[in-house]
Amino acid sequence: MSDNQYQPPKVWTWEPNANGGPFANINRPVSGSTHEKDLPVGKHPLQLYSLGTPNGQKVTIMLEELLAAGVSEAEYDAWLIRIGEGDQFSSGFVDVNPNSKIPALRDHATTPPTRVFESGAILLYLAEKFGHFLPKDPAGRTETLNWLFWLQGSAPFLGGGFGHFYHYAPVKIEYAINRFTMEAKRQLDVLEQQLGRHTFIAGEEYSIADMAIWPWYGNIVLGNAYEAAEFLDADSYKNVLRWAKAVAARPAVQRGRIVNRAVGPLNEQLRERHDAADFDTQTEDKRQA
Ligand SMILES: N[C@@H](CCC(=O)N[C@@H](CS)C(=O)NCC(=O)O)C(=O)O
Repeated sequence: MSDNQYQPPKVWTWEPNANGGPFANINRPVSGSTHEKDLPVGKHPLQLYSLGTPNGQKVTIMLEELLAAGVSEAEYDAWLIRIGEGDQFSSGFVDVNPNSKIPALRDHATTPPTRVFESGAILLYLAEKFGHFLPKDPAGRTETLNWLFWLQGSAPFLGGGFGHFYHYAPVKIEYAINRFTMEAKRQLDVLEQQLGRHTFIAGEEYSIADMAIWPWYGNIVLGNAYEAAEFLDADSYKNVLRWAKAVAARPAVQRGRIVNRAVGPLNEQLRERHDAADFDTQTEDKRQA
């Protein structure tokens, strides 16, 4: 246990950049825009403003799955939002998501255009709009939404809790790492039990629940998130690993996971996507865009 001398004052005050962590320059205690700038609009009805983090990957995987299922109306433009540089605080972005977080979608097929924010809401919107990846029977639909909402409530403990204190925080705090590792492993065991009984998260059908959960827990057990797999003993979650590999092998997942990605190997970055052919014609220029 660390010997922490910090005593909170009676009223907290904001000191910009005080904690020195990697997000210090973008975190603020207020909402709203910092600068005037419109968002670009491309040729397709669906305009996505995002970054290839796990929350962003959920939506690009869904869009690629819809296209693979033959839904040509799901063609989309995916614009890069550089959250490290504050793009999420432009007036245009705040207009599509007042919470200033990626991913955010605007559907120009409706009049007026429909804004959709929160990755879970975007998955549900697309599933309902196009009639795919959400079972139609009430029991199957409810079970799928159970797991979609489970993910939206659970992932912040994995990313903002475990990932933050284990990997990103400028100091290693044993209390925080223990607390969130315990919770991350408990959540992995919830998935392990469920995937021991079913092929996919919500049953025998691949659904938006898998697309929401894979970018977080699938990436973790597959070793795609810093050194977390070894620390969490990912190999012991056999059913989660079996499922994570099966989902990763889907061509639409392989495409969706690299859209708006701006870190990692260059052949796994398609920073902007405006056409299906962009995957084949990736050039150095586009990757560096
Ligand atoms: N609950 C939100 C979380 C979205 C979120 O946390 N996005 C992060 C990137 S993964 C972000 O945009 N952060 C920018 C910021 O905090 O300023 C969702 O599921 O859409």
